[in-house]
Amino acid sequence: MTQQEFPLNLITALRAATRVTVLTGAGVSAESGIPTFRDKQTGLWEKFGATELATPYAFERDPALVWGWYEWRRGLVLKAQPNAGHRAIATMQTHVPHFTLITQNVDDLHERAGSCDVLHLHGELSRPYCEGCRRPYSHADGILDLPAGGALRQDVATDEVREANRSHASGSPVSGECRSTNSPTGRRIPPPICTVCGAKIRPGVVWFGESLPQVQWNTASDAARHCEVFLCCGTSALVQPAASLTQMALDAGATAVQVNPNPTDLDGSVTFTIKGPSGIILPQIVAETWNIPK
Ligand code: BJW
Repeated sequence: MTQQEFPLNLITALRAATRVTVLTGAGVSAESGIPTFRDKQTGLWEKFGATELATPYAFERDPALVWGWYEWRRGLVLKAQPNAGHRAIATMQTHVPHFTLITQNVDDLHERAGSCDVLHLHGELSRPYCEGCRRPYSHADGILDLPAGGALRQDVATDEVREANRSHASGSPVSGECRSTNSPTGRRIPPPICTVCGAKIRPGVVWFGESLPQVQWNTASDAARHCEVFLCCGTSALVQPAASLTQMALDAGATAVQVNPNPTDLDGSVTFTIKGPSGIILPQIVAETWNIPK
């Protein structure tokens, strides 16, 4: 893609702004090889049922299926690298006095690109916790994989998983090695068990029907209401309450900019829509706004 012409008013607004808030969604990590949820053909919900995997009910009904799926996704993230879009957002933070980065993403690619104080509205893959006593649980380095030969039955796996927990607790990976896996299918891994209360460890993400973390949500909605420029990147803006942040910013008088290659419900309401992938568009916006040589 060649250099885009950006509306002058957008560049002027960004240059003048002392308060900028950025909201990101799965599209920002797409160019790092992390699948989005709702994109046709490549989105996670094209292949997997959201209600079978991303609800508290799903975890209650089939914990091994859900934990295995999240371990597969955690493996993808561990192998991925931040892309130019993540890096552009981190650069933006160094130019703006009051900058807030809000993400719906559960990966850590913003942090690895250099962003700090990221508000994770939907939790983080790397922060599982006990569903009973809510103590945080530390993953061993790498990904706990199944032995060669395929799926484990949950009853057969119990001792092995308890052994895995003991190894995790002592900081050493299972069998001296944690391997990553490529296949999300047929991969059932019973979740670890909390060594303190005996309840299941659950993925550290926010499922449908669950509340967002209160402090992050309050900080995010404050930042939306008090910014001069609100940048919404790589989200379909279909999931509430995160999707309402753009309108909050507009209602408070901000210039709202959307970066997305595809149409969204925000097209009619934002001040500017810039069509294209965030890994291309964001570096161009940052370079033009702060005169950074390419
Ligand atoms: C590119 C690109 C490139 C591609 N560059 N762009 C009000 C009205 C209606 C419903 C509700 C409501 N309030 C609450 C609800 C219910 C529900 C909800 O919103 N449902 C709707 C789907 C209808 N919300 C909730 O349940 C939330 N909780 C809540 O509100 O609590 C209060 C409450 C409790 C009980 C009852 C009622 C209220 C919690 C939502 C949690 C969402 N969780 C997930 C899973 C997280 C864990 C995991 O990762 O598995 O979060 S769902 C999934 O969607 C994930 C994402 O963060 C989230 C948003 O997706 P995102 O990021 O927008 O991705 P996509 O795939 O949708 O879009 C990607 C975009 O990128 C596309 O536009 C592409 O074009 C673009 N793109 N390549 C830039 N290179």
